Amino acid sequence: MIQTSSSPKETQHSSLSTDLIADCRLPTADSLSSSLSTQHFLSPHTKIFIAGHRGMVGSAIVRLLQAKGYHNLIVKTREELDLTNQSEVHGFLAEEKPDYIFLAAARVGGIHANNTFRADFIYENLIIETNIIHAAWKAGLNRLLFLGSSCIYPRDCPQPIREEYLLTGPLEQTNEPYAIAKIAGIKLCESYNRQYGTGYVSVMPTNLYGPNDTYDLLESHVLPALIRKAHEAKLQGEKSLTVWGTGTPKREFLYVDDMAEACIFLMESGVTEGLFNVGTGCDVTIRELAETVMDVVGFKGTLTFDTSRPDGTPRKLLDVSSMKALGWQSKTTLQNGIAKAYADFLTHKPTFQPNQT
Ligand code: GFB
Repeated sequence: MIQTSSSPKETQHSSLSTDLIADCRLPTADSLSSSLSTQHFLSPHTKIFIAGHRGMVGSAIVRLLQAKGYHNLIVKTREELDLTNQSEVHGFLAEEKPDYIFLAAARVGGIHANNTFRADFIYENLIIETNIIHAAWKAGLNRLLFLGSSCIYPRDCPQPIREEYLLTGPLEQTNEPYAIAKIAGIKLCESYNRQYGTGYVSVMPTNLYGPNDTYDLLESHVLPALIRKAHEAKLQGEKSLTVWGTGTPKREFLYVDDMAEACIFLMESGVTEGLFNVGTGCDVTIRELAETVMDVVGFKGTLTFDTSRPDGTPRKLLDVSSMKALGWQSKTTLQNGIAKAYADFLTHKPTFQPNQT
């Protein structure tokens, strides 16, 4: 259990705007009013389980919960609790009975990892979310936030992507198994809510980056990969940095502390149903991203594009108006976020494998 000393701020129920999108999946302002928790269950003592606390998102949620004065946090290492083991998860939740669960545990990775370890990505994500959501319901736990990913939306759907575009078209092939698992997680939350009256909420973050990211050149996402490549190219006095694909796909990047803030905001708002996109509302091409990273890192060379590598989906900009309507929006600019991520990379730089890309 993690102890902190300060007190959490008073929980605020956000004012709700009436311009939320009306559809069958995303609650309208009226239905949101009725789905806001009437039971004021938050206090410094609220017992909160963060599944996946060693990952980038889970660790950011723990940091922010602590900073806000929540001191009754439960975290478990993989050795202490195997989330892929149904009886362990059921026993743990039945005994601990946390008031709130952040389901941030997942098998994640960049385009190459998703495309290569397809079986691992679908199996591990399905089993973790199924175990936790079903065990939470069985233990009578009614508050949970499930973290998905923006890759759940159809590859070629209109931009920016609204929540109701879910399941309206085929998925991007490079991450289809992962996306299917995350869609299943959303449907688990929705189905338990509908059949059993639980209050499980889903959030769909755009591409995240920040402290505790993975910098392995094959497994990581683009932003940490480019930070590492630019840093090493600078140190080795290289003339060029290799970027996968054509550089033309567009991506939206959210600093992970902003994501943690959005998750805790939803918990404190008392929202008990729905699917919420979380992003910045702005995207850049991979070429523009590489240029910004080079600028922050101070690498002066040129860019080379390895078009034997896949581009993935051409664009996935999230429509973030439902979170804005609730009263939340991101704070960190891309330039500032990359500067913070690079500073963290320099401080905690792991010993890298000299892998080739
Ligand atoms: O971040 P990323 O691996 O994943 O790649 P996705 C984004 C884009 O950056 C792709 C290009 O067009 C890559 O080809 N890219 C350029 C690079 N250089 C690099 C590099 O050195 N490393 C990497 N990794 N990419 C993932 C999904 O999709 O996004 C997941 O596979 C998840 O399921 C995650 O949804 C958020 O944005 O394409």
